[in-house]
Amino acid sequence: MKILILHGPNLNLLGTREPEVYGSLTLDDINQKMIALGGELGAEVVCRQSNHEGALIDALHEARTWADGVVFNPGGYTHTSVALRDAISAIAIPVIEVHLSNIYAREEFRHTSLISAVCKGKVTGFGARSYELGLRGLIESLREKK
Ligand code: CA2
Repeated sequence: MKILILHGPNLNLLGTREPEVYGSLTLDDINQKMIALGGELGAEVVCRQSNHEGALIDALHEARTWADGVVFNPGGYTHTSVALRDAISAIAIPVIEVHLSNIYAREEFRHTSLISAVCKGKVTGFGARSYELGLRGLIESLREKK
């Protein structure tokens, strides 16, 4: 089983600013944890980050050719991107939406996610553990399907 962990804009800055909102782990720390957890659960995990909407769309399209599922934190594009929503709808593999912070406990503009309705599931507000819960849920649901 192969899983893509995809991170959107500004998440490359994790661990450098706003630790009270996003935690103190760096993106590399989170990626290493996900690779190790994938190994424990029998899945190969590949991690990617981009600050560019088109590059995220390309990564989702490519994932269709090699991955069984995607754990995706679209960052600020969560609230704005019809194009990312369309890309998720277009690929036939499950996508789990994850957020470090609880987007519903923050500013009003973060309460709308354009992608939730086309995702298999969503985890928000558990810090880096959101990725862990998302990865576990994705792997378990893929196993149930087989
Ligand atoms: O809580 C999340 O994971 C978010 O997807 C993070 C996005 C935000 O726009 C979403 O509403 C919720 C922002 C990521 C910015 O990451 C930073 C990391 C370090 C310093 C500054 C920003």
